[in-house]
Amino acid sequence: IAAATAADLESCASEPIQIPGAIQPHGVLIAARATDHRVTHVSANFAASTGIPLKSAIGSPLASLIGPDPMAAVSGALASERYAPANVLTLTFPFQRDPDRNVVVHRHAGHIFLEFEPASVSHQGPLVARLHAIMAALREITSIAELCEHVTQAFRALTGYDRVMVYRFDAKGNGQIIAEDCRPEMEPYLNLRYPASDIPVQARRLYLKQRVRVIVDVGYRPVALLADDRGLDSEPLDMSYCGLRSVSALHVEYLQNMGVGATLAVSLVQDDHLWGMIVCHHLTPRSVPADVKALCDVLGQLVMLLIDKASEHEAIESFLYRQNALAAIKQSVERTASVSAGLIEASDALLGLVSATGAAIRLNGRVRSFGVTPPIEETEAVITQLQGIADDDVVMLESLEARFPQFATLASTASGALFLPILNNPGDAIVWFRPELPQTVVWAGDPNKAVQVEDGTNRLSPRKSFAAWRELLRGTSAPWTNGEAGAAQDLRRIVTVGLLHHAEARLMRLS
Ligand code: BLA
Repeated sequence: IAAATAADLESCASEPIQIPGAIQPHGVLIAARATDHRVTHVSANFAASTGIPLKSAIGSPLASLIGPDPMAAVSGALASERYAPANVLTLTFPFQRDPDRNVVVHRHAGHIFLEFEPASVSHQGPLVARLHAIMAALREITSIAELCEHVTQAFRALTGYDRVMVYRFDAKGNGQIIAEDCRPEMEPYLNLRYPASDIPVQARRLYLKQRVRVIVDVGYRPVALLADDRGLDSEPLDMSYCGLRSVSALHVEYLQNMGVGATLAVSLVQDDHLWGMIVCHHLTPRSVPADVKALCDVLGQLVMLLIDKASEHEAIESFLYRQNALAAIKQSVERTASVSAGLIEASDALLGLVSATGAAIRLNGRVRSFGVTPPIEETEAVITQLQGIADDDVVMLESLEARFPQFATLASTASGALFLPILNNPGDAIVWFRPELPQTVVWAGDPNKAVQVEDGTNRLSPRKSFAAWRELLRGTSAPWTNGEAGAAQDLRRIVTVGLLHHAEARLMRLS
């Protein structure tokens, strides 16, 4: 199964989602060459919604389709300092039968893109005032958890979606919902984890550029893009920045399995990688006014800066916490009759030092354990095995059983292990344990209707990805951090000095 899954996931990641050749049906798209403004593409719903025959659209000058004044507005906007590459600008001008359509304009890959959406005016009142209020609530917060909690509430108030989540990625791209605000009768998703394969790499790459995405109606039928068949443009149109871009059918299937009717997603981009996303769900179709959408983009960027600030604050806090724990352990070791007695007395600090749920020490061949650990014989066996690979250094394992399959049965107490050899006596060591992570969920829904890998194709269904993921997650703990490894090393100094000190004291008493 594993090999097939890897191949399947690769096929998933190779779907060229930036060139779908189609849009979502709530708008109309026109693309023209940036050089001479000749129209190269229109969406198939163009004629029906404008009354202009398709034939006369493709190949003609953009100005002849939208009129001279709008054309001047578009050119002016793209030339203005308001416009930066990779940006989209929202203009409003009358277009054909529609008195005021929102027109979202951008330039990319040699084309000018015009995306017409029904005029959607937000009734939020002045958005700047809302932004002020949101910032006032957010800026003094110094914990990521609390910050994200507020962000979900602010986003829900601003956009009206049924459910708003902050989704955070770990180093491997797996995600966890770290904050949520939803309608009270909805089943919460808070704390659930999802596999990296739910959002393939090319999508993550795209989301660094296109920071806000909306699916207005998950049940939509894509509208094809029509291109000039006289070869004005032979390349497929790169829609990386198009708000109307038709999304991957696999993702649509996934959302349908979840019972979601509409989504809004905002990237949280840290430096040049995706830290997380703000993901909004609505049970029924829903759109966002253009100005609110733009505000979501700005808010997403501000939130990322605030998260950076909070995480610096948290790093300092946990450094101080570890320093305190080390000081408490040191005191206890100095005060008591032996190092073991000192560690036992300071066992809370010993566990807290590296956020472990259990620990064991082996000093002079004798093993003692604290917190939640495997039975003593198994614990000893673990220490002996880890000794074999430690080479005097700290060893950090998220999955003990991946390295030592014989310990698979210990996963509920000792899935992750942090091992610290004490160098005074061969065999002496401290080991900390963490249990395996809580299992993920499979979406609710009729399992008989679950999507399967289709015969003859390599398509992977979301359900299959969950099965593979559950296998992967089994026997894995939360990862150990470098800060924790450093704290373990600091502790080693305390223990080493303590052992020498107590040995000397014993000698003094003997002499
Ligand atoms: C995209 N998958 C996504 C996105 C999310 C998720 C958030 C981004 C959507 C966007 O920004 O608009 C996953 N959505 C979730 C999760 C939750 C949620 C975990 O709401 C939890 C509450 N997906 C699969 C499999 C494949 C796959 C197996 O599960 C491929 C075989 C593909 N997901 C997939 C693709 C995209 C995607 C291709 C990109 C969609 C696009 O932008 O075109």
